[in-house]
Amino acid sequence: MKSILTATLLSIACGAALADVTVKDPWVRATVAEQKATGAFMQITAPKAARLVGVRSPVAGVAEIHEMSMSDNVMRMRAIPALDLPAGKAVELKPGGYHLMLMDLRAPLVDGQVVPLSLTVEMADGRRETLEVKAPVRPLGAATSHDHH
Ligand SMILES: [Cu+2]
Repeated sequence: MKSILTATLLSIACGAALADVTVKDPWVRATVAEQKATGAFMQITAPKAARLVGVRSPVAGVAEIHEMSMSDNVMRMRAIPALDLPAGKAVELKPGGYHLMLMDLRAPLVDGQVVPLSLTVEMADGRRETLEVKAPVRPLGAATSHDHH
């Protein structure tokens, strides 16, 4: 009986802590027919140091956290196991930088659609919580012009 009570109290504490992790301006880039992958972008701010360790979406068979980097003058992207969320600092996921990669798409994503994303955040003490985000789909090329110099 005592252990059940403890578990309940812990879950309440988790929910309160997570409520402070905020996601701003989430969006997903629209796709064309036959396109099987796209990116999801947003700003994430954690009040205390945490890490984004996973993402899932019902529209994608596979979803990963990606980073982009220059290598031999070629932009490459690769999956990373976790993205650090420093305390109080907004981490920007944007085209050309960190992004969430949605792969094995079940259907094209069209302008105006809303894509549910479940972000798994790991706190400094190892606790994991899921953050539900609703990201609107924006047309191809939207909000990317400032990223091309
Ligand atoms: Cu990617």
